[in-house]
Amino acid sequence: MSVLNIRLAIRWQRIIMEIHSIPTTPFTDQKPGTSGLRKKVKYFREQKSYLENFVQSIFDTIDEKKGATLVVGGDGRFFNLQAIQIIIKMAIANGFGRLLVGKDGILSTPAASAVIRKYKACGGIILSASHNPGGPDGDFGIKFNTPNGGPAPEKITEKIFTYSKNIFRYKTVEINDIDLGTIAIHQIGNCKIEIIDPVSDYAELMESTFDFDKIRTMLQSGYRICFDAMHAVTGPYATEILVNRLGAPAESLMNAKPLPDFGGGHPDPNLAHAHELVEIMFGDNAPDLGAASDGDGDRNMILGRHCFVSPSDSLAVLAANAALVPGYANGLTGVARSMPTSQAVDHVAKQLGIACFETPTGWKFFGNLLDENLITLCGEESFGTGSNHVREKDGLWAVLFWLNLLAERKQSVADIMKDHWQKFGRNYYTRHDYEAIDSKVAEQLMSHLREQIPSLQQKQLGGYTVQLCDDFEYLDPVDQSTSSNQGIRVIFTDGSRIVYRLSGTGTEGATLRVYIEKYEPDPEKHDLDTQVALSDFIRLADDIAQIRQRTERTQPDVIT
Ligand code: VG1
Ligand code: CO
Repeated sequence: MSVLNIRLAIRWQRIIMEIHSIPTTPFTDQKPGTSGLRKKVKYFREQKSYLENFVQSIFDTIDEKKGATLVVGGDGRFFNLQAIQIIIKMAIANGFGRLLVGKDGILSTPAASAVIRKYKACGGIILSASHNPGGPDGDFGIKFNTPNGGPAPEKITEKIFTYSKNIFRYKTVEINDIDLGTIAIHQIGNCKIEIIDPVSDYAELMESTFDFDKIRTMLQSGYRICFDAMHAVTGPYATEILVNRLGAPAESLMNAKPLPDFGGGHPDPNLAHAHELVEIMFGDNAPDLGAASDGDGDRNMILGRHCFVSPSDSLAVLAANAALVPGYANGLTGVARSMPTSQAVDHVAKQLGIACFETPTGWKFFGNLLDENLITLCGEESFGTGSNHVREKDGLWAVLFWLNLLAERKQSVADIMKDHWQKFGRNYYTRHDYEAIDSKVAEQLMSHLREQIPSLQQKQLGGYTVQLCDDFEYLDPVDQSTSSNQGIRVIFTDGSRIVYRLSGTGTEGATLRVYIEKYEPDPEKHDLDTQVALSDFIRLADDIAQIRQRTERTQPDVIT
C-alpha cells in the first residue's frame, strides 16, 4: 500500500466513524400489510425520509444488533439499488457487524430466507412488492425477516408500526456508495459488507433436497419444460439450476432477465398475467411442464400440457407424493394451509394420518408451526407452496418438487391430477378478485357481511344449507397469540365454502377477494369447467355480499 493509500484509508475510517443522527418526523401510515410495507414507488421517493423512517423503525426493534449479521437484497425492481445504498449506510450507523448483500441487489425472497438461516443472521431486509407491478409508476415494498428466515410475525410488525409513529431521528453515515455489481468484501469501520452471489447458497439447498440426477436424466431424454421468470428475480436462479445444473436447454426459459419494470408486465404467475406461458402450454406441440414465478420468486404456477394445476391442488399433490422426494423421504410431520386455500390438502393429511392446520392468509403464520416441527409442508391458494427448508414460500422449489415427482412417476401432469382426484376427490376452486374498488365501498361491503353473520347460521340458500358463518379467528397453537377478522367464511353442510376478505398487499383503493370451493367425490364429475362446476356458489357469493350492486362491477378483474 502506498503512503497516499494509507492516508486515504485512515481518512476513510475517520469519515465513516462519524455517525449522523438525522432529525425526522413520523408518518402515520407505515403499517406493514400481509407481507411488508407496500406503496407506490413515488410514495417512497418523493416523501423525504419515508424509507429511512421505516428502516430505522425496523432496526429499533432488533435488540442484539451490535456486531450482528444482516441480510439485504431484493427483487431487482425500480428503486431497489438506491434503497439498498440507503439501508447499507443506516445499517453501518446502527452498529451491525456484517452485511450480506446480494450482487446487483438481487436476492429472491426464498433465497434471502435461506441465507439468513445459513449464516445465522439476526434478520434480513427484502425489498420487494412481490407480484405487484414495478417501474417508476409501479409499486415498491420492504419487509423484515427474523432470524428463523421467515417474515416478521404480527407482534414484531406491530412494534415496527408503533416505532414508526414515534420516530424522531434516524442514524446514518456519510460514505460513498458501495459497488453492488462485484462480488467483494468491503470493510468500513467495524462493519464488513459482503457482496455475495445471490444464487449459490440457494442452489446448494435445492441440490440437497431433490434428486438432481433423476431430474437431469429426464430432462436429457426429451422431456420438455418451459419456465417463465416474468423478467423478475428468478431468471438467474432458473438459469443456474434448471439449465446449468440440470441440463435443460437454454430455450426452456422465458423472460429470464430481471428488469426494473419487469418488461412492463405484471409479475404475477396466474392465468391472467402469465398469458404468454399459458398460450404455449395450451397450444400445439406444448411442452410437458410449464411453470412461472412472481416478482420476488416465492410464488409458482404449474401447468401441464393443456392442463392448469390449481395452487391448492398443487399443495395436495406435493403432500401426497412427498415420500418420492429425497428431502421428504421420512414423511411429513404435518401440513398447513391458509384458511381461504381449498381443503384438498386436508383429504391428503387425513389419509396420511397427519395434522392439518388452518392459518390466516400470509406466510408469517406458518413460521411457528415450521419452527416447532409441527408441519413440514404448507401453502396458500395464491400460488404459494413451501416447506421447512426455508421460512418463506418458494417458487423454484415447487417447480423442482414437481420435476422430481414427475421423474419418479413418469406420468403426464394431467394424469397425475386425474389419479389424485380419483383417490381423494376433487375440490373445485376459484378466486375472484375485484381490484382497486373504492375503499369505503369495500369496507361497507365487509361490514354488511359481518352484520349478517348471526342471521346466516343454518340458513337455506339456493338449495344449500349454511352450517357455519363466522369471521375467521386464529389461535396460534405455539405462542397462543390470536389474530382476528381474517375473513368472513360461509361454510355449507356439504363442505362447500365461500370466503370473503380484503387484500393486504394492494396499493390502490381496496381489492376484494372472493374464494369459492366445492368438493366433488364422484370421478364421473371431475372433468367440468371450474366456473361451471361452481356456478351456484358464484351466484350465491354475489347475492350474499351484493358485490355487483355495491361495487358497480359486472365481473371480477381477475379469476384464478
Ligand atoms: C396476497 C395473497 C397471500 C400472500 C400475499 C403475499 O395477500 O393472497 O396469500 O401471502 O399476497 O404474497 P393479500 O393480502 O393481497 O390477499 V407475495 O408473493 O405478494 O409476497
Ligand atoms: Co411474492
